[in-house]
Amino acid sequence: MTKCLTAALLSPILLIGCGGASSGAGGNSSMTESSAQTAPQDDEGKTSPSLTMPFTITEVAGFNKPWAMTFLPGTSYALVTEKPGKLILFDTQDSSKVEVSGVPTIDYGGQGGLGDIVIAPGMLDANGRHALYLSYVEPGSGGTRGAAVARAALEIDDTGNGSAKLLNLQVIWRQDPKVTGRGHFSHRIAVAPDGRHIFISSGDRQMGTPAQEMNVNLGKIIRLKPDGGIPADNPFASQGGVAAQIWSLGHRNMLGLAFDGDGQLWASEMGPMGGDEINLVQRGGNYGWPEVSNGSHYSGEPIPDHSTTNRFTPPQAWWNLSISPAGMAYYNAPLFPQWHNSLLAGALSGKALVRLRIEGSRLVKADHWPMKRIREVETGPDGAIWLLEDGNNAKLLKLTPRSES
Ligand SMILES: [Ca+2]
Ligand SMILES: [Ca+2]
Repeated sequence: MTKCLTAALLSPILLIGCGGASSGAGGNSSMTESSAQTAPQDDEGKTSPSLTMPFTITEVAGFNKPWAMTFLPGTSYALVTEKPGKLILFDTQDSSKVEVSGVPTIDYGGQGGLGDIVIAPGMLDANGRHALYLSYVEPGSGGTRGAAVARAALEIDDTGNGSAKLLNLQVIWRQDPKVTGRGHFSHRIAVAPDGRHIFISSGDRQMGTPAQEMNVNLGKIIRLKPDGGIPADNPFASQGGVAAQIWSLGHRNMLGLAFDGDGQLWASEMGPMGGDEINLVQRGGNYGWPEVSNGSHYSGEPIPDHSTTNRFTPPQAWWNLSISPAGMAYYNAPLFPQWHNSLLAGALSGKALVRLRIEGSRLVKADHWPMKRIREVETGPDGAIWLLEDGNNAKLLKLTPRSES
């Protein structure tokens, strides 16, 4: 008898029961920090590596240029994207892998390829099934390309060797315009905690100025209805066109998006030479790129700092020298209670996992643990921290509390 598990049909009770890290804020004021705490405004990027690693790191599996992962609520499965174009269903119990069929044609190269994957518990597609969102770079005409986000349902047949496929795939959003080059797609996706909106980071495609222009959706954070429609209460909805999609502007390359326990949206953003940022993303906010940055152009040409003007919203944390922040997760789970109400961000060039404590609408740098290049961070169903390294032969790592001996 064929047992067919459709992730889209999982019981809402299971989904709620396995939600993990989303309930409550309440940081623990008695927590011990293992590195110096530095107020964001004082930061010159001299965060010292933490001397202790209060976790055990287990290598769980290997992937080829992985970019993102997400857990399937109520199952032992995770989905992992590989930038060259594979979507893999990974069973965390036995480490088996199944390649998911139905992934659209992607344009792979440079920073582009298959991107983010997000499961949206409680969000229903047209057929009443829970939705999955996938981002990727799609080819355009004349050597152009741009990021796209599609919604689909996932069907898993876990009999025999298993199989999995995407159904009813629909593109709900595209970068506009498509341009040449293979950088700064960003294309992270975050579902709002209330499930009513999705947010997409849309990078500046290495052109800078589009981030301040309202007739393109590059260098912006986008807010859409679950089906891709435009919410009437978006800040620039009355302008129509792509401006109606825009939630915030003045961004460069945002590779991390995470909601915290209070429903605040945080975005990590790669700056130019120096000037990496984490921003608290607010409705209609202008975050300054390319007019201001705490970094410099790669030519060495200076850029006015955020502190030189109050026209733009400054970051809540920044780094100079760069760490190249990538995937980011909110942590509030039981396994590491000392890190409640924190952001965990992977660093690429910085080769680290960094932790920032959330204090209201501010961030405090707390820990910086040396690693290899870290592309993606997730909180697992039991509160373990999962990391995807970057590049060829990248490892999937599971961090659990170090047992006392
Ligand atoms: Ca993820
Ligand atoms: Ca900025």
